[in-house]
Amino acid sequence: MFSPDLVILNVHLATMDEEIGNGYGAIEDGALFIKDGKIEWLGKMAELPEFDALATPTVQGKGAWLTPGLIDCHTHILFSGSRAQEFEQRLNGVSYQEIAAQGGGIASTVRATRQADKEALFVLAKTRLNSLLKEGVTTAESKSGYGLDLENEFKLLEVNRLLDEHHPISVQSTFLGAHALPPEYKGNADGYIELVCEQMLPKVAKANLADAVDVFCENVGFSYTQTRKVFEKAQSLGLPVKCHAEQLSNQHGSELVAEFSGLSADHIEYLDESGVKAMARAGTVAVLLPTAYYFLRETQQPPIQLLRNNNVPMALASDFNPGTAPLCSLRLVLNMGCTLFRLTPEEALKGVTINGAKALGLKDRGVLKVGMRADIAMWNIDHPSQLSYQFGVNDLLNLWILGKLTQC
Ligand code: DI6
Ligand code: FE
Repeated sequence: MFSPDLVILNVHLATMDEEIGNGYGAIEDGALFIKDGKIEWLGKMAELPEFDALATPTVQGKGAWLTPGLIDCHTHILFSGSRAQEFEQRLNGVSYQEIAAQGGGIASTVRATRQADKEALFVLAKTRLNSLLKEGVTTAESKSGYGLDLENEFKLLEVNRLLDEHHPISVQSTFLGAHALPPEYKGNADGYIELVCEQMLPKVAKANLADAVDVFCENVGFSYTQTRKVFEKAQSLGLPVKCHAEQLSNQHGSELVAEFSGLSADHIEYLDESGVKAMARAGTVAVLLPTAYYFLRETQQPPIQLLRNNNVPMALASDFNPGTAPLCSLRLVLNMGCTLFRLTPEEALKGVTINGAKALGLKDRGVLKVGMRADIAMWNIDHPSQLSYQFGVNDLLNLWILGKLTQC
């Protein structure tokens, strides 16, 4: 006999389990048991196992849908300051170069973030995580990258660990020291990469402050050779790598990250076929970021059909950041993945569940399956395609993280 801590009855399940052959891994007219923070049983109501119905707390689903808790596998939620005035200036005709010359752009976010203490950053990030939580997100990645010196990058990574501890969302910490060149290193990118590799990375690894290492490989970021140096160092310290790659041009960052058996190549609008093939061989996930594409009014589409043909898993994420994606909504991302990149609603939902988990190297979530973490969203919808179709209506009924009902 089962002895669940909680039973959810009369629900439809979009398990996202690829072993269940039909769309969304769907089980209609089903039920789910939770025990010790994990999924103990799931299946058809008609096959409901015996349990102590009097003693077990029970939720009546009344035909609602369950999905795995959503996963946002690429965010920059740790920053202070706002770039709203810059947005306004640009719409009044001031050029990007002029704004940068006035000390605007990423440099202004770095200045504001360096000035903010841990408590202030914690509060800012918590507000952003709360927005994600309200939409059913149960795991989010959070990158450093607006500190750009040892002290401030450390500060950001420490806040990531505090967020993981104190916020219901499970927070994965990524070290993105090689995000942009700090003003102190103007004209000396190699010198900064040396600082990242010789000072920052060993200390970050020793203090166990990061779960992965990221680099912005781009002509306005760091070169292929500089990216390789960071990946080599990360690998020698046992840290998995990922890459902001092929966002504005093809620098072959995706092939590089695949060479290091990296977790993901992210953005990838300018990815070519050899990059796709390298990712397929390595099992590197393609992380699509439609909000940045939208906000920058890009026109180059990521090679979705090539990724499909080569069975590269596709994830979708918010990329929430003050410069190119000030849109803190994974539900909006689901819709944009379909409207802008022509993903199917099922591919989009996979992108924020099973493939989002893959992009973070997490094997214990992203699918409704026995033994997985009980990170579960319950939705007031008629069909899982509605999660990608409709935006802005709060259709989240309940959210459990590790089997605990979350107030959202
Ligand atoms: N790619 C981007 O689009 C952002 N970072 C990155 O690596 C830009 C971040 C910013 O402008 O603040
Ligand atoms: Fe990003």
